[in-house]
Order: sequence, then C-alpha cells, then structure tokens
Amino acid sequence: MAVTRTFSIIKPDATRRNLTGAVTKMLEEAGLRVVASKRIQMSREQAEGFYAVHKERPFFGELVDFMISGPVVVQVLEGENAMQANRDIMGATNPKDADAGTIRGELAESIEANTVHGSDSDENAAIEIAYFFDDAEIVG
Ligand code: IDP
Ligand code: MG
Repeated sequence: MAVTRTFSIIKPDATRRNLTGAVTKMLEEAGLRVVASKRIQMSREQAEGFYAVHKERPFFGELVDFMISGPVVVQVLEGENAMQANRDIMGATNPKDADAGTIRGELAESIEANTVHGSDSDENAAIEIAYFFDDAEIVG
C-alpha cells in the first residue's frame, strides 16, 4: 500500500459542538496525519461548487444551507491508503447505519448533520484538495 492523501471537512454540527479536537483525535488514531488544516466560513458559491455533483439530489439546497450555517475545518489527511482509511473511520452516511467506534457512529446528529465529509476516490481527493488548498499550504 502507498502513502496517499485525502480531503476531509469537519462540518458545522461538529464545530458548533466544539468537537474539532475530538474528530481530529479519531482521525489520528486511525493512522491519518493532518498535513493541512484551516477553519473557514464557506460562501454559498463555494459550497454549491464543492457539492455540484449532488445538485440534482432533493437535499442539495438544504445541504448547502447546512454547510454554510457555521464554520468548517477543511483538512488534508495523509496515510496508508488515506481515502479508504478515512472512509472507514468516518462510518456510514446515516449515523443510524454507522458502526460504533466510527466518527459518525459516535458523534453525528443526523443523515445531514453527519459531522464529517471525506473524499470517495483518490481522483476526487485530488480535486477536492485543490478546491481549498494551494500546494504551499500542505506540509507533510
Ligand atoms: P457521504 O458524505 O457519506 O459521502 P454522500 O452521499 O456523498 O455521502 O452525501 C453527501 C452529504 O449529503 C452527506 O454527507 C450528508 O451531509 C448529505 N446527505 C446525504 N444523503 C442525505 C439525505 O438523504 N438527506 C439529507 N442530507 C443528505
Ligand atoms: Mg460523498
């Protein structure tokens, strides 16, 4: 296995509950290293662009409203097969289906306010990292 990078967002439900550290601890305990991190307030345009792949889904408008409802922490994570390692520690999209011990299983509020985003492929990870970070901001 190779050391790769993936993209993560700590969502507004987590920053509101002061869980940035709790989420990051679970990521680190899963073998991931935070090689870039910044707390931002996303604009509507930025959130719509980020989630453009979901724009035909019925929950798109509410998802964008939620993602701009408070600050988020965008991160680049590095580790062995980082995309899959992150998806594994995140847990299922709906916290009702997420295993105990996963971030969503332990911390998520609902299928929408589900605490974290994680890229779903290495290709999308590269696109999503470039959407929020310049190369110089990533220090491995
Ligand atoms: P993922 O975050 O596990 O990759 P996706 O299907 O890519 O799940 O959905 C993106 C985000 O959209 C989810 O994390 C969640 O915040 C939101 N979402 C997904 N399905 C629903 C739904 O049925 N109702 C409301 N929000 C949803
Ligand atoms: Mg997804």
